[in-house]
Amino acid sequence: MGKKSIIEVEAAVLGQNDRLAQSNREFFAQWGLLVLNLVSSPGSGKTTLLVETLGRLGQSRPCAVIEGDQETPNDAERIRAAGAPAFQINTGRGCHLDAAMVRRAAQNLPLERGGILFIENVGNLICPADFDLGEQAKVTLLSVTEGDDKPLKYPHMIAASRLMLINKIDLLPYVRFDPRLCAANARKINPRLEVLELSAYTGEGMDAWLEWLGRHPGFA
Ligand SMILES: Nc1nc2c(ncn2[C@@H]2O[C@H](COP(=O)(O)OP(=O)(O)O)[C@@H](O)[C@H]2O)c(=O)[nH]1
Ligand SMILES: [Mg+2]
Repeated sequence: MGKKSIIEVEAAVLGQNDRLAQSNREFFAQWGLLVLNLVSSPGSGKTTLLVETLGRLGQSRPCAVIEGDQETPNDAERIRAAGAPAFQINTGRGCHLDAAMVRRAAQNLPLERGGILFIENVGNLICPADFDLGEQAKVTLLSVTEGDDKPLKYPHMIAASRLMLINKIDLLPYVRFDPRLCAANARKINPRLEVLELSAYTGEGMDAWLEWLGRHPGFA
């Protein structure tokens, strides 16, 4: 296939995804949901953060979770054990979730008006940046073991995100990672990016994250 044809196919795929994402957005708006697309490299702590978040939210706000991984039902099981409904998508060779997958998953979840739908994307800081799922915001998670230069290396994801969470700050004494430099690097790409530091292990910074969730009631 020539270069022009490849670009045309990519544009068609993204165009179709965007149309489905817009339809998802309208569907989520009918439920008045807050829908967040959590993205990170593998192992930054997305599932751990979700489990801790669900535990802290308790009954105060109904939550549901869509889990994306290449293989295994493990993360959905971790979420269900934390008391929230979860739907696992396995993408096989796919490196990201798309709007059609999310729509099918959402239709299989007991959504509640005014609640939160968390989407844990496949661990990958590249392709998920291009695929709108109909979410309200992308939240990038970066852990302190990954290096404070990563926002500069994965700029598309940072540009597409509203919030960056710097996780595993309990490990700061053991790694060379400057959270302020990391935030400054990210804001070179996206000056409006909000940044919070936390540890899903110790709970430090979790209150600010919960407060952020509280300030974002969802689609009106
Ligand atoms: N030290 C530390 N480890 C964490 C923290 N959050 C998650 N982890 C660990 O990081 C690893 C990956 O976590 P997981 O939630 O599966 O990451 P995911 O792949 O992004 O969903 C696991 O061993 C977690 O126990 C944290 O705040 N501090
Ligand atoms: Mg996970």
